[in-house]
Amino acid sequence: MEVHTTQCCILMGCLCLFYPWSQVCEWREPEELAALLDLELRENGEPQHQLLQRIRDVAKYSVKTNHPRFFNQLFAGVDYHALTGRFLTEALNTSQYTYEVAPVFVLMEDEVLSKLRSLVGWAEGDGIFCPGGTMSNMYAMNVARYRAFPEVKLKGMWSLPRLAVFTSQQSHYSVMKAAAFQGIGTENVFKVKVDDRGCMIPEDLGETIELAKSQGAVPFFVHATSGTTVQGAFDPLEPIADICDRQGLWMHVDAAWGGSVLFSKEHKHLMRGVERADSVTWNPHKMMLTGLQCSAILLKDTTHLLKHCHSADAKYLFQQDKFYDTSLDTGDKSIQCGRKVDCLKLWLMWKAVGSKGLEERVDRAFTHTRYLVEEMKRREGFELIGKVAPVIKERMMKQGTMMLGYQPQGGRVNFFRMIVISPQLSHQDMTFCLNEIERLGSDL
Ligand SMILES: *Cc1c(COP(=O)(O)O)cnc(C)c1O
Ligand SMILES: CC(=O)N[C@H]1CO[C@H](CO)[C@@H](O)[C@@H]1O
Repeated sequence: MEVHTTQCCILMGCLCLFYPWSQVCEWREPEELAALLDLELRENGEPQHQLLQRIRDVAKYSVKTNHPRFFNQLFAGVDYHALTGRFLTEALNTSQYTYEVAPVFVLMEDEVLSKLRSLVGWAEGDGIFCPGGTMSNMYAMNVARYRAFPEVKLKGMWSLPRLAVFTSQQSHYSVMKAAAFQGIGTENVFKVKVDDRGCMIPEDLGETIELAKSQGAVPFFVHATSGTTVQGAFDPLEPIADICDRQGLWMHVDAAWGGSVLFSKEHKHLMRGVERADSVTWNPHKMMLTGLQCSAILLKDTTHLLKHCHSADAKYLFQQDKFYDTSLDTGDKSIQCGRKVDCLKLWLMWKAVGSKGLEERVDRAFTHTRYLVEEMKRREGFELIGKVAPVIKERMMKQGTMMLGYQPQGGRVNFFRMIVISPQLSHQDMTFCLNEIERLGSDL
């Protein structure tokens, strides 16, 4: 009976993926959806047929992020090898912290991280998989502070001067979250100006550092971005590295989605100088399609900073008199206790398509972008103005034909941000998208 239910669930899960859903979403108002789903939990269990109907409903009313016309987020599409890795990860449900309970995954994580580091240009180093890019960025800031002020671990912020962090005006909001979370304070995040492509202006970084110093703050961390979240800008890493060298600052590169360009011979120049950074955030769950979640923080450090900064030496878990090499118990590098296995989906996909396959995927996304830009130039009326984007968004969601995100930026009004990373995506889908925007907005 139990096995039967499990098999049905797996079947339905697959159905959800292979079923040719015509719509990206089935929009319902929240009250209506709550009633349809009958979410209330009760004393007694339900029979098989009812459970199956529930599973069908979950799939039906969820957003199909693997639909080629889901352009809404920096993740999209599905890679079936990675998905197999995700099923297997769930089925094995172990924790990544010790060799004892995760022998395969401890070795596998080490290999995957080392391969990612070598793409950055480091023969050695350290790193760990984290629950998302926001967390990876937080790790970078925390380790950087620990390197500058190791006493912070014991004495806390009491022992420290006012600290200063530097990042561009268009960096991801996780920098602010990290500064708040770590007691540095969001007012101590200094925003550096960007040029009209959205790239950090290195001269302004230099000036902003001097400004912070003149206010009595102590700079310790520069957060550069390779691939900003909205505009896709790549900060100039070489001149930023020069400044960090001169000032003795930790240089972090947030390459959450941009990191994947390192696979591409044609596009990796966008991250020239990245090997000079101290740490890099890279989310394979974005452009590489491993599925949520898969994010790595990579460090150049070879002195075990990560472990020294975070370890608590729990005696019940990390006994030093174990019968195997305890350096394999990497869990104490983490700020978590139990940690999900995130390496298998990436490893399996990488094994399946090779670095070459991943390179092609990145190159294809750039080709798609070029196509889209050309198409938009050919069409009139693609300067979106004022309140048009939110209205078009509402219409597309209610009709379920596609999903596309919009946002304002700087002084600019709302505009659509189109994500073109799904391998299922074709030129027809992009043409459809442009036609659909025209159709939905024709009366506006
Ligand atoms: C998406 C993104 C993040 C955050 O990653 P999550 O995995 O969503 O936490 C950080 N930085 C950049 C540049 C991003 O694009
Ligand atoms: C491999 C493993 O640890 N499997 C366990 C996963 O969790 C369920 C219960 O939640 C256990 O029954 C399995 O043994």
